[in-house]
Amino acid sequence: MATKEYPAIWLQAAGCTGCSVSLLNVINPSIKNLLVDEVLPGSHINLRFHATVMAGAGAPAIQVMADTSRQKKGGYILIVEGAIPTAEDGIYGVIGEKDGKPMTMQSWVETLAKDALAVVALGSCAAFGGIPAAHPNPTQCRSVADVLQAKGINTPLVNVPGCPPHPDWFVGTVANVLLSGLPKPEDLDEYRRPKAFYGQTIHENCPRRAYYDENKFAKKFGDLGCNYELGCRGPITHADCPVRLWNSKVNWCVGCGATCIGCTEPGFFDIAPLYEKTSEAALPEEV
Ligand code: FSX
Ligand code: SF4
Ligand code: SF4
Repeated sequence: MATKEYPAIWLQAAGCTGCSVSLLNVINPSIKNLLVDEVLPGSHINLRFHATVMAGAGAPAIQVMADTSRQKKGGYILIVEGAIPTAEDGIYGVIGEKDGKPMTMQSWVETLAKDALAVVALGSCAAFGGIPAAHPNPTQCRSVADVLQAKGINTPLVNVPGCPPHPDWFVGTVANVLLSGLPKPEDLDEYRRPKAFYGQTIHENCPRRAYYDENKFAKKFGDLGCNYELGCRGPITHADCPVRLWNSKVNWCVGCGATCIGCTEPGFFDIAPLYEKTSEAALPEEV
């Protein structure tokens, strides 16, 4: 069977590279399986540009992006990590040059998204603005969705938030596209997150839920009890961390005694100080 190639471009905008590092730690498939082998029988992702992992640099590497959008029009996947700085025509974030002038992240996203098969906004910065867009947002960082909407670009877009996102959320989303085509509207929630990974709240599956239901709350970190009064945002956060677990199923945020900081939700960084109880995280019956 001939292998079908899916060219992919991975753009890094305003972020911390944590999304890339998270994916590099993927366990099953391994990152080697993902990038070198067939990710599914008969399908190979041909990652043509990724500033952190590629060996190429300078003008020839930048040229690969322009060549891919021209030669593979409508057939490549654009993955964007990080928010898009838009103040002053986007000059706070640039990737390479064209004719001696810096190319902004904003212009790359607009140009590459226009002709892509699909766009994956990976991580909460790309999906919602995240930490770079937190108040007062001097560079006017925006989500990929906002930037595309402002230009009337309608390429199918899937958000895979998390700060960082779990590697399975990305691999599962891409594998689904390769297996079954682009997600149908009913596969995504109101924030364009795949329901397969973001369909339930943390609180619904938390092993400390029994404490919550019995009003046994931890007063300080390390106490037995539910971490709600320490600022846990599990009740308003959609992700499958309690059942999927992180780092090869070793643990997850509440499992190791911390709170869920709501990292998959829009504006999580501006809701309130991270370790303070916030009425924003109250359950509907408490409001
Ligand atoms: Fe954002 Fe990616 Fe948070 Fe970092 O670059 S989702 S800051 S973990 O890693 O974009
Ligand atoms: Fe778990 Fe947090 Fe819900 Fe408490 S508030 S049960 S710690 S998710
Ligand atoms: Fe993010 Fe909450 Fe999952 Fe931790 S438990 S990774 S803060 S969604």
